[in-house]
Amino acid sequence: PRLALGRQAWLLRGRAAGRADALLACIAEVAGQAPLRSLLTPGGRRMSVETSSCGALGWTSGPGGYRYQPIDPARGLPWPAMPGWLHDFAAELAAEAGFAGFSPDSCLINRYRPGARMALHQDRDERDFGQPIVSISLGMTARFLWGGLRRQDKAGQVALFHGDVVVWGGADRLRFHGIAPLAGPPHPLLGSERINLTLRRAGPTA
Ligand code: MD5
Ligand code: FE
Repeated sequence: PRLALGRQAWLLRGRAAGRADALLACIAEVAGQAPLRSLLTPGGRRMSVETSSCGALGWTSGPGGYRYQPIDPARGLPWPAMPGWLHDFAAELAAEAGFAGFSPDSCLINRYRPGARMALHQDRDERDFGQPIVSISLGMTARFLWGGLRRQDKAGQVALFHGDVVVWGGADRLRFHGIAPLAGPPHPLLGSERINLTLRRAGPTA
C-alpha cells in the first residue's frame, strides 16, 4: 500500500520488511568498521541519536557545522562501501514513488534508543535538492513528525513501523520533519532500538 504524505512524498508501508535480515546484516557490518557514535551539534549539544554511514559520503556534525565527508573523521578512513544491492534497492523504492534514476551516494544510519529523538529540521546539506530521499525504518515504532515548508507550519504525526519506507522529493523535499522521543514496547527483532537508514544523493550527480 502506498500512502501519500504530500504531493511527492510517499509512505510505502512494510515495503522493506522482507529485506530486514539483509539490512540488519549490512548495518552490523558497517557498524563493525565505522562504529555508531553520538555527534555534537554545531552548537555543542550531544545528539540523542547514534550515527554512522556507508557510501562515498557520510553525514557528520560538529563544531565545523553539518556536512558530508568522504572520510570518517572518527577514524581518518573512508566510510565503508555501500553494498550494490542496497543502492539498487533504494533506486527501486524511489522509482516506485515516481523518482526514476535515483543513485544514492550516502546511506546514513541512525540508531534510536528509548528517549532518543530528532528535532524538527530540513535536510539541506545535500548538493542537489532535485534529488529525492529514501528512508527505511527498522525495529521499534516511531512517531514521525511531518511539517510544512516553514518551521512554524503545524506538524502532523504518522507512525513509522518496522519495514516502512518513506520516499520524498520534488515539492516536498524541503519539508520540516523529525522524530518524537522513542517510546513503547520493544521490537521482536531489534529489542529496544529503532534504526533508520536514510539514502541520499549528497554529492553532485554524474
Ligand atoms: C529518522 N532522519 O527517522 C529521521 C527521519 C535525518 C532524519 O530526518 O535527517 O537523518 S527519516 C527522514 C524523513 C522521512 C520521511 C520524510 C522526511 C524525512 N521529510 O519529509 O523530509 O532517523
Ligand atoms: Fe532529516
